[in-house]
Amino acid sequence: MITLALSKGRIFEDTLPLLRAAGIEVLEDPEKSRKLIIGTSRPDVRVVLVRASDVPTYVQHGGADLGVAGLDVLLEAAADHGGGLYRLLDLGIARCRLSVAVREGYDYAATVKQGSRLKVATKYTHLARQFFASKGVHVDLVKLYGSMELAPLTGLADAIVDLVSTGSTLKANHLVEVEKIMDISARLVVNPAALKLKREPLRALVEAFEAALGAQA
Ligand code: PRT
Ligand code: MG
Repeated sequence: MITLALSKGRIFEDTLPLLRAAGIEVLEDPEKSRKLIIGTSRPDVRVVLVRASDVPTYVQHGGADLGVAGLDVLLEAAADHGGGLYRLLDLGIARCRLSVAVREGYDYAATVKQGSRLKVATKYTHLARQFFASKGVHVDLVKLYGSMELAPLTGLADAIVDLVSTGSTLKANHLVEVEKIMDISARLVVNPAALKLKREPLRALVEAFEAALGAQA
């Protein structure tokens, strides 16, 4: 049995066409069913539904053989508890960017230039710390788990580090993107022990994913 960890929402939605192209139909819609383990048209392949940020943990500890997770989640998790999983493929899905944003009218460039401390709210404390350290900017980091956009509006922070795709969330909250940290897309990751134990079936599945990507390009 091969177990693939996915998160509900955009990762699941964007992985479906790739699975389909690899000849695998998922048998249930996670938005309609409450099941956390979903079968597929392949009796030896199943999908487990976990929180986006739990995908690396499942794969690292062997709760799943493979998983799909955003590079944001993977890098932040790696800084937290080491590598422990192989990043096999850039699936090119769930694309966005990790960026710094501030309130409209806030002079970010001046703060950085003057060497003043910047108070930054984010879910991505490791990635934010690395980024600002590489620029030589002194920061005080505030860890949040959601609604980052609120932080600069309430005076909790000067800036946020968050994912941006269309930019409409920032706009709706009178925030502006001032710097891109990195481009993000979802990656296929695999448990190294599983790759040894289930070498052939996993390799066949990864190759099917690769072929699906090639066909899309
Ligand atoms: O909800 P949960 O805590 O379980 O996890 P999650 O919120 O991380 O999951 P989910 O499904 O929202 O995101 C999964 C992955 O999708 C992320 O790890 C990213 O790699 C990727 N992704 C791609 C995004 C976005 N685009 C995105 N736009 N993840 C989040 N957003 C959010 C962003 O945080 C902001 O709140 O959407 C908002 C901005 O979108 P725009 O279009 O208004 O700019
Ligand atoms: Mg979410």
